[in-house]
Amino acid sequence: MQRLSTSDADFEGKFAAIVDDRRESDAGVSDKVAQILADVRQRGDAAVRELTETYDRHQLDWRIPAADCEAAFEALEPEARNALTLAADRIRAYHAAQLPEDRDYRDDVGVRLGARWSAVDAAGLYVPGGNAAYPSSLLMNAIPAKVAGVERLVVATPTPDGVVNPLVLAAAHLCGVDEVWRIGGAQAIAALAYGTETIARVDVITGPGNAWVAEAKRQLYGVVGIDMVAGPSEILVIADGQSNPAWIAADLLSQAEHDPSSQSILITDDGAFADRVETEVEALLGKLATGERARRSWQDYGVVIVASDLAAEAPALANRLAAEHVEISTDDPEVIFDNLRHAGSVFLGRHTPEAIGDYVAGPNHVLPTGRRARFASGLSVLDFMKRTSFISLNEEALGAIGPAAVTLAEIEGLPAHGESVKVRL
Ligand code: HSO
Ligand code: ZN
Repeated sequence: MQRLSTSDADFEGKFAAIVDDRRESDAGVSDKVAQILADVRQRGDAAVRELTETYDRHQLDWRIPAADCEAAFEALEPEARNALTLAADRIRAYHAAQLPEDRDYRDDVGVRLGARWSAVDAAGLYVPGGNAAYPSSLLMNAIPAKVAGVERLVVATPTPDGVVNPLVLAAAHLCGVDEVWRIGGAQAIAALAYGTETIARVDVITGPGNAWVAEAKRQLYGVVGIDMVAGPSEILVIADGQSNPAWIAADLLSQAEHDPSSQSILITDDGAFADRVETEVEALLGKLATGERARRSWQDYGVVIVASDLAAEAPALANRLAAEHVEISTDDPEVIFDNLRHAGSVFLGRHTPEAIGDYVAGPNHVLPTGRRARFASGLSVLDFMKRTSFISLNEEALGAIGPAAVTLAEIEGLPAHGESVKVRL
């Protein structure tokens, strides 16, 4: 953990280094992933079967029956079932309000113009195996696709040694996922993108994954649409000295516990409060089952910044960090929020811990990391939709704007373009 003060002479240099630190290892798997993609493209099922035997050590049928998903859902403890259902309902309601409106109008020269939104036909959702298989992430990816109107929603998830994660199956049932395939890694992404003899191809692939999965998505972008390339989680907490240090410590560690490369940053205007938060972080690290991972993140990437004037300095620093999550723990968070432009999601006020957004608030928890909030947004129904524009002219309207098209066609040296307009004039 490093502690800085905005009044330090070397603050700018140190802060700039934090902003520029990528924290995203290039795992050097690019060539190997390219080979796997080419192999699956050429040999389809045979390649996927061999790779699954090698990496996941099983020869089971890939398709997990819908009945297994339903049974997994029914077998959930009532508390877990109710919590998942509440989360799903709230996520669905929030995303339903994102559905875009079609446009259809006539402009002042009588040209009819518009755009019509439609969902992609099929979407593939990758769900990692092991530790990172969060049912909440399945909800956050699957529900926007369903709300968008995607007809075929496919989940691919690895089952090492054939062991399925019942929570993943239960969440898939709750979201109305149409197919679940027990395949993983780059080969799963390739199978979804190219299709094989048994798995029909999809149009968009979303969902988190390890370095192989991320690289496969990157390489297949263009063959299919993808959501985004996600990096380790981040949280920036902007807190005044009246905040509860134990609450803020827990908020910082809530993202640190995701990954040793996660980053938690505190900006406060009260040095004594910062000390108390650091003490609380230490105490909590000692208690958490995820303490080892969280400690590595806090030690290597944790930052505490003491500002002289929170309202004046925090927004500018936050905009440069463009963090995935920004919490504002003050009585009047709007003062800071008004000047915040680059952030994945913002959590306003003392009673809004970031984890509420991870699970049950409603907005998506798949958010831009690694400063990508400068240009990107969280996952939404629009990631599963596309817009088709349309144009309709009558004779008069063509008369009004056609001649300019003829002129431009001449300038560009494309006479057939010009002719197609001229013959109608
Ligand atoms: N905070 C993570 C999402 C998540 N948290 C899933 C808990 N489960 C995204 O940055
Ligand atoms: Zn989280």
